[in-house]
Amino acid sequence: MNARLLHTMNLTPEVERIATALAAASETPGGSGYRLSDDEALTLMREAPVALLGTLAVARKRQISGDEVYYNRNIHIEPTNICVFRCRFCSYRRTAGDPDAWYHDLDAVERLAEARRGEPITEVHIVGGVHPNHDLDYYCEMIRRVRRALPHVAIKAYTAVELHYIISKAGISLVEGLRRLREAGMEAIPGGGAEIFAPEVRTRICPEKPTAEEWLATHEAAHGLGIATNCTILYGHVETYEHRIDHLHRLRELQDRTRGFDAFIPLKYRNRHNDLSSLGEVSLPEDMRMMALSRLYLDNIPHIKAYWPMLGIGATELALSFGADDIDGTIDDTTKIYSMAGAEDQRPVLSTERMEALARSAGFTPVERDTFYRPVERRG
Ligand code: V47
Ligand code: SF4
Repeated sequence: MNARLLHTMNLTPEVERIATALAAASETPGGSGYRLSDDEALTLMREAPVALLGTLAVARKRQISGDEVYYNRNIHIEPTNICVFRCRFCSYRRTAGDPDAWYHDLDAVERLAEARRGEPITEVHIVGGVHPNHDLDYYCEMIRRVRRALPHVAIKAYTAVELHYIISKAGISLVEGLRRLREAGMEAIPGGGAEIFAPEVRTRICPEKPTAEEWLATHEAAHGLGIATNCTILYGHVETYEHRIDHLHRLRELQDRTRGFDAFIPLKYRNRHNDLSSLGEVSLPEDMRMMALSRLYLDNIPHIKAYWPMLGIGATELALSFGADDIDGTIDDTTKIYSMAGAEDQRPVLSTERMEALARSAGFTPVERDTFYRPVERRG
């Protein structure tokens, strides 16, 4: 991006200075880029035109992951929506006995996995409510059963919230609990449960959940064992820009120490059927602003995921012009978290052809990946 073009954008002097520094640093392929301070990130969030953020974020994305946009073939298994917690933004949780509570016991979970035998999926993502009656052995056994049904498929399982709860209940250390789950076959951990770390927001939206420190300690322990994990933010409710940047700051700081996060997923708060419904939802430009800032600020996290069941397909395509390089997977109508919160796709399914077309129309090369971002080679 040349200086003349920046001048035509009528930027504030500070935005122009930061944009010039970012643009210059992203010119070297594979370079380390320009590390934004928290104040600079805040200035960009408040004052930069969204189109400028997109241009800068795509330049940085190309520096980090070239022309590739990743997707995978995956399914979710959601064993239950019965949960001991009552997060105010959650449209999904129920109490045992509620008419629309569901619970799949171990045999049922195994059958759900067996039904996928022979399909070309490479990942099963297991996540659900925090059920009051289960212990660590139960969670390990669930993973063993899914592994037995689908031996060649990677298991990405349980948010830090579920993990922290069951491992604390077992009275053992996080490292020991995670080691047992890994022995059972858990290979990666999804990024859910982070929400917003700042305690003044957490106490308003999910007061009973593990704290920021507990969430971060769970991921740090996983990274220490070589277990890959993702991280998220839930934005667009009661938080401020300062809270969002504080959240990104804590993630970047942990990643500097461990290098264990593969991907960051900005999750847009969807407002149907939950206790925060009166808040409304943020706009599409605001989603793109968040996507781009995530790419620019988190200079040490390799991938930024636009999670299509939550954003919708149109916004996901747009997100590729705002720094995202991953669109998650085929899903095949196996998750209810977002459809219950009002997302457009009530039965989320996306074919690989559609995902590839989406990446191409945004100007990138689609690559099918496995859970660890290795390209998947398919014959024929
Ligand atoms: O932690 C719950 C979010 C998360 C709502 O790691 C909501 O690859 C918006 O983390 N509006 C769980 N969001 C899902 C998750 C995830 C999803 C896809 C891929 C990966 C990955 C991780 O869903 C929760 C919470 O932040 N959530 N309710 C809602 N009303
Ligand atoms: Fe339970 Fe997760 Fe919903 Fe919170 S977001 S109430 S932990 S299912």
